[in-house]
Amino acid sequence: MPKGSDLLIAALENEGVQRVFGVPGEENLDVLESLRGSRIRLVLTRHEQAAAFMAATHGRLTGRPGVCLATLGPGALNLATGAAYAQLGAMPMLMITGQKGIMSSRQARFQIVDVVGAMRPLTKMARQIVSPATIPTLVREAFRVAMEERPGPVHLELPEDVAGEDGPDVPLVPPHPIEIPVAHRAALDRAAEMILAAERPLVMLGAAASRPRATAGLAGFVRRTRIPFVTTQMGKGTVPGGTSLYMGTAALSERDHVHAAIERADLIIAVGHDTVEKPPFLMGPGGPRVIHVSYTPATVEEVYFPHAEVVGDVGPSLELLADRLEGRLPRAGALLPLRDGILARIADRAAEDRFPPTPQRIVHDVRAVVPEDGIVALDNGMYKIWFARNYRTRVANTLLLDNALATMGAGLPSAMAAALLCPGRRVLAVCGDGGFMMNSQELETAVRLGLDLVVLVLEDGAYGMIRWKQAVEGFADWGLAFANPDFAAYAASYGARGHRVQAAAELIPTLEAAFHAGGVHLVAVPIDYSENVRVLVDELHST
Ligand SMILES: Cc1ncc(C[n+]2csc(CCOP(=O)(O)OP(=O)(O)O)c2C)c(N)n1
Ligand SMILES: [Mg+2]
Repeated sequence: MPKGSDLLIAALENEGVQRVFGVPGEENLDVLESLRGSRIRLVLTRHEQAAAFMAATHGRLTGRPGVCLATLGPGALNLATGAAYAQLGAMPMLMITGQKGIMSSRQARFQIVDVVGAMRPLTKMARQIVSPATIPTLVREAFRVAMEERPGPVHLELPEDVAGEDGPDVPLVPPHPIEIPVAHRAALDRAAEMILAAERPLVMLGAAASRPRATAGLAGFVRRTRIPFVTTQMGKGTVPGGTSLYMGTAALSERDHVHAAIERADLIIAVGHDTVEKPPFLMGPGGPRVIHVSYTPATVEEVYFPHAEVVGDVGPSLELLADRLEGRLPRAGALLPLRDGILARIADRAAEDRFPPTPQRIVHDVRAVVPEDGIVALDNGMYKIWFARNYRTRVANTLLLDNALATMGAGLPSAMAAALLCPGRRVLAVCGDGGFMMNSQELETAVRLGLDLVVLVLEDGAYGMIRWKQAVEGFADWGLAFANPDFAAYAASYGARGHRVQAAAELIPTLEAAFHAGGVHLVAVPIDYSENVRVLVDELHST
């Protein structure tokens, strides 16, 4: 007779799970033993938060839930930020946590926290498993819920006595493919009519446009209609082959160069926009009309209240919409004359030689060493705005950033998950000196896993983004600076290789050599953030 933990692991294998990320505790020992005898690999991390970020990123990149494991109480609570990251970011993920036995109480309340209760508001589903017999169906249901649009995290708590208890040999529930319905014909007709009548149409690609399943239909729509597009931060890189129609990325909500196009548009086709993102533009009375195209209806917000909706599987629905529009849009490119001006202003000063380098120069140099299919994973800090605006992408999910929870600490773990999933592609984590230190212990995990990974740490000796906001809002410069370890030596102490960039011309060759050598590298470079005020405040507000 299989015990509960055997049933759990068999159910995970049934879902095609290949890796479980986590930090086990004594309440997970049965699960660990069942894992030992399975085909699933345990990826041990040095903090549960990193395990959750890695599992969520696995879900983001594959569309199938990443799985993470932690013990009860303290371990489970360390998953909470990762749960919120996956919830806001719509990343499918399964969290499994241990618990004291539920049939007796031999340790009274030691370490007991209501984890299911704590996870409920952060997940799509949070359940305690109370008998081995229910495990096959509960696991199948958890995967179904995690993957269903809008995807997100689910949580199962497995108490140690249920894990160790023998249960009946209940059959597993085989997963089957599920197609998402395409949009209703009436909705497609209505949207087509609005697009045919538009004088200056614009496509905007949002976060849900980056789902792995959406890419092909989306690229076809842009190519067949020839309507130019902008992206949100999380919608970057979703139109392979359509780059001559790219007009920019909205990293700010208003007044950026890209808003010249957004404000002139009379119709915006917002594909996959998810209002968890910082608004790419602010709807108001008298602004452009908006058609929302996505898997799920638009949530109505003060700044987003579309006039029409096309709800259904995005790729096939867009194909049907393109059938109604192709060859019938003489004004499709009305906004294109703005393109060169916008892109030229964004590229301004990207090749400047000053040291420490500007954010523009760093973005430019990173692009030069990362091939089209290479993956850059960002942590959260001031540089995220610069990468979102200035880093051009041509392949979906090649700039992984979090404009939803926008948590610090996810840059390195998400890059590690990408490196695990995509061996052979160049993967770069870009972190501030603040965010990097929030999960820097995972350098050990990266070295132990034998990953090929480069980590670029941008040093300004401060929580720069907050310091910038402090200055913009007219506060005194106070309370946000810190000292750093010697990052090159720090990396070396983990068995990684550390490098320090000491001249502007060194960044490209240092990154290139690190990628070429393989293994884990940390490249520390100081950054000159005076550009934050010069460009993002003075220049934008004077135009
Ligand atoms: C976990 C977490 N804590 C605090 C914040 C608020 N916050 C946003 S950016 C930032 C500063 C980031 O500093 P750093 O990583 O050094 O990047 P920099 O802006 O200096 O380039 C802070 C504190 C956050 N987003 N996430
Ligand atoms: Mg910093």
